[in-house]
Amino acid sequence: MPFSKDFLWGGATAANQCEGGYNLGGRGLANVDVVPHGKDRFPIITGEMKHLDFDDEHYYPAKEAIDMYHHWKEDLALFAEMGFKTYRMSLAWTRIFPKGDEKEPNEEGLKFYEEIFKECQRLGIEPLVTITHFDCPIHLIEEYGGWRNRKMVEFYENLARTIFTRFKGLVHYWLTFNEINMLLHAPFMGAGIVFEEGENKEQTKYLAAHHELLASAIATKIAHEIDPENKIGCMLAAGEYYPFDCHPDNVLEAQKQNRDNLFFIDVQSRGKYPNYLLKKLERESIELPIKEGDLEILAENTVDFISFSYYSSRVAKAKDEAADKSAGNIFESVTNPYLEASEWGWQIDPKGLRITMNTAYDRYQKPLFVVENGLGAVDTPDSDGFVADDYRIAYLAAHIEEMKKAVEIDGVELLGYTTWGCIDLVSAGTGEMSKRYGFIYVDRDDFGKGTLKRTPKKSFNWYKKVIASNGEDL
Ligand code: BGP
Repeated sequence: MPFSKDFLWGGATAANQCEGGYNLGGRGLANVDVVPHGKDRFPIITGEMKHLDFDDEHYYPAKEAIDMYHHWKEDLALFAEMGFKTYRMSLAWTRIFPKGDEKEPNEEGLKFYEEIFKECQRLGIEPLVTITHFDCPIHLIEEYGGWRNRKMVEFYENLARTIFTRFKGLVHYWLTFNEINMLLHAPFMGAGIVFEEGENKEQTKYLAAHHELLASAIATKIAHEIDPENKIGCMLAAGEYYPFDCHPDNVLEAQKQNRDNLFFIDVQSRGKYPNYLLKKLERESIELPIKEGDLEILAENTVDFISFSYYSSRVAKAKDEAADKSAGNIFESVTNPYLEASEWGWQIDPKGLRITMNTAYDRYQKPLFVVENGLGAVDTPDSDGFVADDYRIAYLAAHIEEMKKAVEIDGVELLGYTTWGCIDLVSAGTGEMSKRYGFIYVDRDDFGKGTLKRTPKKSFNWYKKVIASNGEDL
């Protein structure tokens, strides 16, 4: 049997995409709340358009999302029914520190999560908690400019210390930043950054990167001090870049593009900035804001495991002006002619998961955790509200099959697997509800209409069987 008996099967969500209750329980406003659905979403998430409040022209899907704020017990019961061993979720920073720079936390916010964790414990579900999943308090953006400011490290440290202390014994698995490399591609989501006129954008992004990496290492240190049982993971938006063909220029280009993302994990897992990155920054006259003691903190506090999201592989071509491009979670890629694509144009490559896992394991020699994988698709319920999502089952089965090979044939150590959006939720990239990933259908459309009723899809029973058979029965 490839998977160990305590293999962590489960599903993943993020507060901003499912919780809603944006103004309840003393919660403050966050960047993710003010990101609308529609054409302005992209310029806003990439930090090109300043938009830090609500207006009447836009619809804001995160405000209510799927209202997990009021439905979490029912949702956890459904996860338990599928046999989840783990549930990956994130904390809304502004529920705990509404503005972000307070000294004392908001008790109501802490209580909210404590109850969720206690219920998980009762159900035998191990929480896997992302400390920040694209969220940043608006106050910290307005007052300090987001992660370009070193003060953010302090605020994050306060958040980390508060939650590790309060949830000691209830949570053992933590991820410091969701898809940390996303800050280079969607800086508003990844780092609360809105670019100023004439600003050196690359410089700002690496400034923020250093601050997040430092904050991640400090959080790792505190987590281990507070509870040696804590396991901390980094989290990468992964997906191997393949060379377009065997032309050496394309091979080099693929290596370069892989490194542009992997350097984050190199720091978090090996504890130092790799030479290739330092050389690149030097060439581009970008300075990292390294202060005395920073490098020691990075070196001494590396992560326990490597987690990542995987939706697709990518393709790199040295001279790609004329190349056909395919969509993906913000990462541009040359189209791979050997692969099919989802309705949103994301190419489907189960073998790429095995390849990506092997690269990560070879490079870091630490256990891996696949914390996001799934198919965003349009689901059409029948007259009873049932969705026969065979396409989703096929996607997941093919990926699990390859993941199994990585473990069984290649010997990769793997802690667990959580599918993305185990219950339908708001899409991070587009703000749509109609881009569904779940085993559970939620009656809600792209503009907030619907009863919010939860209905298991065909994949619900399928996944239950997968978990019960520990991945044998696909
Ligand atoms: C990842 C994010 C998730 C999630 C997923 C699917 O990048 O970590 O938050 O949403 O991608 O992307 P989308 O929602 O755009 O389909």
